[in-house]
Amino acid sequence: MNTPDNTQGFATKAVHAGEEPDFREGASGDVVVPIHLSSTFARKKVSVPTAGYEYIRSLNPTRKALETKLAALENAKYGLTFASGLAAETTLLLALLKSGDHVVAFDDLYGGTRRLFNHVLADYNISVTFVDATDASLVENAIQPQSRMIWIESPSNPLLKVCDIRAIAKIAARHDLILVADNTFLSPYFQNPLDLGADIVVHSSTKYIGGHSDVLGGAVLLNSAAYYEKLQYHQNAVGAVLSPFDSYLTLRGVKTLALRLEQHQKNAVEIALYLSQHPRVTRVIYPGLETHPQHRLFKSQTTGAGGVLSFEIRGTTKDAERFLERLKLFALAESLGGVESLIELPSAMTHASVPEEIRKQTGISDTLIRLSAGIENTKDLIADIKQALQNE
Ligand code: P1T
Repeated sequence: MNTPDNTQGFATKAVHAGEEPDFREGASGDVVVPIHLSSTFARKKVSVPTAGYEYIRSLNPTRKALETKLAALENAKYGLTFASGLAAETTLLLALLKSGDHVVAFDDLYGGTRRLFNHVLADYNISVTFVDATDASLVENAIQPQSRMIWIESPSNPLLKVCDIRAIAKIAARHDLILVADNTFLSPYFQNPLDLGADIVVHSSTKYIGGHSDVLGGAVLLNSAAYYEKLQYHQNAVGAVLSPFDSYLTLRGVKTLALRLEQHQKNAVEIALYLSQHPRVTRVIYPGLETHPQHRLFKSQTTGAGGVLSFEIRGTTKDAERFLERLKLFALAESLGGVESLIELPSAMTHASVPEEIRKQTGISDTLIRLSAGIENTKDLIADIKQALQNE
């Protein structure tokens, strides 16, 4: 596939990287990489796979194009894509850790990632210590002799806490640990953790990268050839790869990432400001607001605040539920990053698998609401929130 041109801007790479027209003899010059459905590839000589292709699980041209594009967008040398964000995480963890290893992880993570650490990896004798990684010294203090990895989300899900990625990268380097940053919430358009010192970036491409709530996927982007080889080996050995059709849908979605993110962000800012002055709202958490406790740090490592915000409303869980059920434009649904606005109650939905006492400890109250601003007209979204917040 094509080598990305790193002098190009983000929107150009999003359209072109990995997808230049093929003018080789007999090729048709498609401007869009086709969906290569063939599950196997014929060769003329026993020992020579045609252009490196052998079998769909090992390598597929549509998936390869997406991997090239996503690597270009994260300023990475290598990219791999998987059947889901969690498939990407699982393959990465199995590839780089072994029984007896220890991970230091942020205590505010997607509920499914916590579940993976606590209920799957624990059975393989891989242990984890969760810490408030907004304080980098707590990360360093939690390192043990058997630690191999630090795992962060910034901003985190669902409390939008921010880690000092540069500082944590220095700690990781000092202790010879692998720093993994889940960049799902901001997408490569607003933040590139590898440039800040992280070793590996993971994405749930189900979110902003796919962008249309119609495809599940995950990605791993990195610069180390040694880790890439291990991961590629495990991707094939474990088999949790992205299908050709899902690769195509993701390629299609990611081309408009820059345009979409600008509108997601515009809507999120307006909604955050509206909610901040509403008498029924007690707290708004959005890293783009100056009131966010880590706003300055956040600005120093990102180019935008994205489209997700969380807030709490006055009253009980029932009041929060009534508000959510009254909304008309916002879909009451898990996930985020789609063109349509989504809203949810983490304690009962995305983070229900996190034990109640841990939710309380990290700050996920029963009235905390997480909102993913879509790309609709701002005034329509605000009107919907306004009517749903009105007391009966
Ligand atoms: O759903 P999947 O593609 O497997 O990705 C898991 C995942 C990983 N990392 C982050 C930061 C995530 O938010 C997710 C999935 N999150 C949701 C479904 C959600 O509503 O938060």
